[in-house]
Amino acid sequence: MNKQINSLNLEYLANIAEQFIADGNVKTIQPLGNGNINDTFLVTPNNLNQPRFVLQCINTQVFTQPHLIVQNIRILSDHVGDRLQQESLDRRWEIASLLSTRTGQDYYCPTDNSFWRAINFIENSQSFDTINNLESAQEIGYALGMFHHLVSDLSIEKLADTLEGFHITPGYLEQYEKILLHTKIPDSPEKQHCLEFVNARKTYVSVLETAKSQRKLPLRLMHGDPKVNNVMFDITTKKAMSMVDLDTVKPGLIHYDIGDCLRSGCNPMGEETPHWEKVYFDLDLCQNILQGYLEVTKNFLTDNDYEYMFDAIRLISLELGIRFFTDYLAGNVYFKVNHPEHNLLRALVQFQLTASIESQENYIRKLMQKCQ
Ligand code: GN1
Ligand code: MG
Repeated sequence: MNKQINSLNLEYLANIAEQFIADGNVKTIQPLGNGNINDTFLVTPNNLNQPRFVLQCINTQVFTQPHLIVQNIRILSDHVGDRLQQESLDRRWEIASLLSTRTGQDYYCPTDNSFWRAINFIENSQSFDTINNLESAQEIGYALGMFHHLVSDLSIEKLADTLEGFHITPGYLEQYEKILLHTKIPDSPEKQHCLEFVNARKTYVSVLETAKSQRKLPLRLMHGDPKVNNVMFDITTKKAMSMVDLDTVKPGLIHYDIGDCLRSGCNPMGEETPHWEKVYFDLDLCQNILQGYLEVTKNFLTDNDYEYMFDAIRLISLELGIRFFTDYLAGNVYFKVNHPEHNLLRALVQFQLTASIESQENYIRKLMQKCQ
């Protein structure tokens, strides 16, 4: 669905939103955020007793079993809610929870078979697409650490796999190679650069999966998408107070999260910059994110966890670059795009970031030792 709201689809959206309003109707609906997969809206009910909420249309081309997403969120928010009652945190911390429909369901499917769910909107909070100060970097790391801490005692069997193959890097390489076989790539220096970049790093893509199969890294619950703009900051205190976007929480390696958080948080130019040649990985931001993360997780990390942290950072930016480039070659079928070359540009950004990570390997490793 196109996120632009016009009078035609306003009626359609309002009808869906009202399913989640116990008493009253919709006052306003506006697009929210800039997710690459789902469509998200902020709904304000006209009944002052019902708070604003987030309404999302799940992309069922990507999440083919969307009921698993709501099932997971229910289990997760109940668990974290209970856990928060036992913890004495020095700050406000919240977890998104589902709203029920008028008929008591966790989701709503209109006659067109689309899949909608609603979650509470965290008032007095904001998120950022990039961070450029060290205090916020520390908070980003804290947020991911707090998330891992709060789910560390939830058994991984309780949550379903909402997106099979997600963050299994060798699988993305396979898809990429399949597409290459069937696509005639028109020549351009940028595409050539991408082809050569991936080609030179193929042997590396199994590093985390190999460690997993050798039982060097255990399966734990991972967030799946801990990029910077999924961390909510309290507007008043400027402290992180929630990690949102829980659709991909599932059993996996926390290294995918650590890598994803750092590839996103340490790229001050942001993943949507058109100036891909200038992209770099910032060491000061990295140090502060790690410090914030380790402050909360130190007690359950093992030597092997530390051993693979550098690999994780390098791998996830490479993986995301391969995913964007593959989607570009496939005709932009997965990630939403604003123009036909958008995914190519996003891939170039991630590859540039990977190159910057590689060129600073020794510094990053030293800095990790310092933070331990
Ligand atoms: C997608 O839709 P969004 O923006 O929350 C993607 C992530 C990528 C991210 C890059 C399910 O997340 O894996 O890191 O784009 N989510 C899925 O911005 O593929
Ligand atoms: Mg997401």
